[in-house]
Amino acid sequence: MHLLRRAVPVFVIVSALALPASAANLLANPGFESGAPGMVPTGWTRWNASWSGGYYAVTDTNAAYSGTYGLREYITGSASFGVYQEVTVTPGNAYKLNGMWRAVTAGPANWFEIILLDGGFNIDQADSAPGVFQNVVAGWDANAAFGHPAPANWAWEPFSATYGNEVSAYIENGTRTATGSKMTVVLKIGCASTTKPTVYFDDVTLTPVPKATVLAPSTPLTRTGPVSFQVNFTDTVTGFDSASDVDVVATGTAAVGSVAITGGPMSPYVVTLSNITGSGYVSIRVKANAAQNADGNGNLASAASSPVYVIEADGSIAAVKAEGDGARVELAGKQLHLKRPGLGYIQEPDRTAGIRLQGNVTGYVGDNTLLVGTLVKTAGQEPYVLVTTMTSNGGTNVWPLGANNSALRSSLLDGLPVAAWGIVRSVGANSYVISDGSDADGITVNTLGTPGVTVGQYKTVFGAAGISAGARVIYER
Ligand SMILES: [Ca+2]
Repeated sequence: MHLLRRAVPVFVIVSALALPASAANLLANPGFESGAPGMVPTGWTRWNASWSGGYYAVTDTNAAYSGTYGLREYITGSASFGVYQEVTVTPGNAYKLNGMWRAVTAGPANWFEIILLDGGFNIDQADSAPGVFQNVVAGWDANAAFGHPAPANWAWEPFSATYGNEVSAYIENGTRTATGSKMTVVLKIGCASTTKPTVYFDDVTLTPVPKATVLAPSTPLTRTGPVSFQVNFTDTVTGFDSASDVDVVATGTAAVGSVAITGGPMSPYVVTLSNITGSGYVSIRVKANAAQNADGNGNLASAASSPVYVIEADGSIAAVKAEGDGARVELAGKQLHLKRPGLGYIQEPDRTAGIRLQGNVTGYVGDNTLLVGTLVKTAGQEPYVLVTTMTSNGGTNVWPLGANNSALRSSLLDGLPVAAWGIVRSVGANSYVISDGSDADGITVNTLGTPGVTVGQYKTVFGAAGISAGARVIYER
């Protein structure tokens, strides 16, 4: 009990430090409380189109939504202008722009745009229609490329009230992904008419939006699962805890019986799929708004994970061998009995058939394997499965079939683990020949590297019964 009572407060302190209690606004002077009344607010920079005249961006008590001051922007002549602030961001991460604003003099001949530039300030990106609209988070503008003429006035409301007023391919729900390490917030108004607009801004926020990344599955192949995926978020999030937070995408007859989410918020989240059935691919995607950060921002939807191949039936090596060149191969529960770089042999657990593998051969001798690949059949050559992906599930010992040299030539032994014996008759760079006297030619043994034998030596060989140049060869294990 003493230890437990000591441990509890430590845990609470760690949690309080790790989870930010307040929102992580990236903007300086977001409530416009810093600066002299009548002057441009501290931390913001005024800009204007070259043709502008009679424009003001000032710290003003009438512009306060909260606190003492807000930003007042107004035009007495004709202008397109505003203020901007550049912020440092993490490339690849997403950020949401929000705030409060109201207008006391507005109208369809004016424009009011809340802009988030992907990069430093650039007056063309902030002010040159129609490209500027790719940067608009929310706003009012009668320009035909934007299509939302302003009302005569509006009361205090969040920018999010008009998030729907945008035409950008890069912005949705006030959120944009940074390609570089800088973004720029622009609060812009304009008028080329007799209507002289005035708008007020306060409590502007630029906050991180979590992005989810699903890492590679724990296995590329499965019969029934479980298969797990680690999910990383760009920000600390909570609420990622329900099967409904994930989309499962399945092809063919593949189906997932259960989805469980563990981990987080301070450790990685893990999504585990179990009770998988059928045949095809399964992948997962984290849904939008499945989790929230301390700012209350929901995550963006993730991309789909790498797929997991689901094999419904064990399949049969004999049936695979009967297929034609190029046939799709799915096999499960076969024993890997020889493995070299890019080369392997598998057999049925009952040793009734075996076949050569090439390509992405993984695992260890004795492994119970699952694999997906393509059958390669070339006239006069040993057929093989070109492995696309392969995985292991437990293992057992390999027991070779013993046979004399003559019996070893039987096609019944093709692809199986065999034992042979005899006197070494000759030695090559990567092979040697043994003979037990049961036939005239003996048996060629292919080695991985220089053979460690000498002519005249009695030798017992364990390996896979392969075919080379139409004749039996043993690939030594
Ligand atoms: Ca304020």
